[in-house]
Amino acid sequence: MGVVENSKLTVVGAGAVGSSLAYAALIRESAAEVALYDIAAEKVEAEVLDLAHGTQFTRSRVTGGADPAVVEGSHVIVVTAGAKQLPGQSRMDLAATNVGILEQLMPTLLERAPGAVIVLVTNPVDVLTVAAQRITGLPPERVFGSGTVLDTSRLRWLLAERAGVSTSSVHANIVGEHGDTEFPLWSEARIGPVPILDWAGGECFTSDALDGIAHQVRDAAYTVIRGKGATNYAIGLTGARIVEAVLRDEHAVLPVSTVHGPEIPELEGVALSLPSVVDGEGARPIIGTPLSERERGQLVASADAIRAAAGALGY
Ligand code: 6V0
Repeated sequence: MGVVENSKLTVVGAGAVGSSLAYAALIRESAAEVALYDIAAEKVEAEVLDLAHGTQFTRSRVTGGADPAVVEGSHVIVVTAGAKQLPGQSRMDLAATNVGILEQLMPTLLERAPGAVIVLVTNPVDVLTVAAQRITGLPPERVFGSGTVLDTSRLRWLLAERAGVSTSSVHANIVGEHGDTEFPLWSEARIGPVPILDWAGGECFTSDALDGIAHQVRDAAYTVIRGKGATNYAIGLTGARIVEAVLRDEHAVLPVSTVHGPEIPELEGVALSLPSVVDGEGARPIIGTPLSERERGQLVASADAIRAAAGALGY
């Protein structure tokens, strides 16, 4: 599908994640205009110039800078501003700093682009999604987090490599917290039409192999950060994909993080990822995703971890 005319994406934060997300959005032509906004003027101006120098080779336009006016006219805003994990830190270690940044940032974004759908990427993304929704008072579908879309892509890649099929033929999701309590919904995982445990006569994915894969996904960010100090390319692509689902009004099913209502009582008021419909209005979790007893217990444990971290910061 081509670029949606007059569509504007603003990426807030021009660090490793924000600039890669803008780059991915340019290459994928996710929006007609891709804007970058950051308080670090020299940095953001340099990133905007570098991206703009490549616009001969894309149909998207690049704008941006350190003036909040950059955000005006945005249909989607992706927030990547804030502190990142240092080697050995968990995402939850960033909560207080990044919620503080959000408290200043959200009113500005809302004032400049009152109709925009806002997608949080900054970590811990589920805690930040709860905080952003409460700060803005927007309906939960309008402010959601990238959640476990990235983790799900990591999972599908690992399963596809092992099974020898394309990633698009793997149907499996990581749900819950984007963090240490996340887990795969193995009960519904399939390759083509075949339940994962039955693939290749049950030889390929033993329960030990599946445990190992879940562990690798959970640790993926730690592994990448140890080696290069940040994760940026895969989250860049992930963010661009989510933006497209909104701008193209796709009604695509993605495991983004939304603040939950009373449908699953243990999740009420907490943001975490479950397969959700993403379209021009934002994101709404699908009601009725099948969960085994064990998975329901894991989801509640994930919700409890997020609730505790958000609660400690007054959300
Ligand atoms: P970085 O490279 O340090 O960039 C952060 C940027 O935010 C800097 O350029 C800052 O100047 C800018 N910034 C800080 N405060 C503000 C503000 N008030 N307004 C505008 N800009 C501001 O970090 P990096 O880009 O590597 O990571 C950004 C965030 O993304 C971190 O919290 C990561 O943990 C998180 N990630 C989330 C992922 C996900 O799947 N949700 C994946 C990867 C990283």
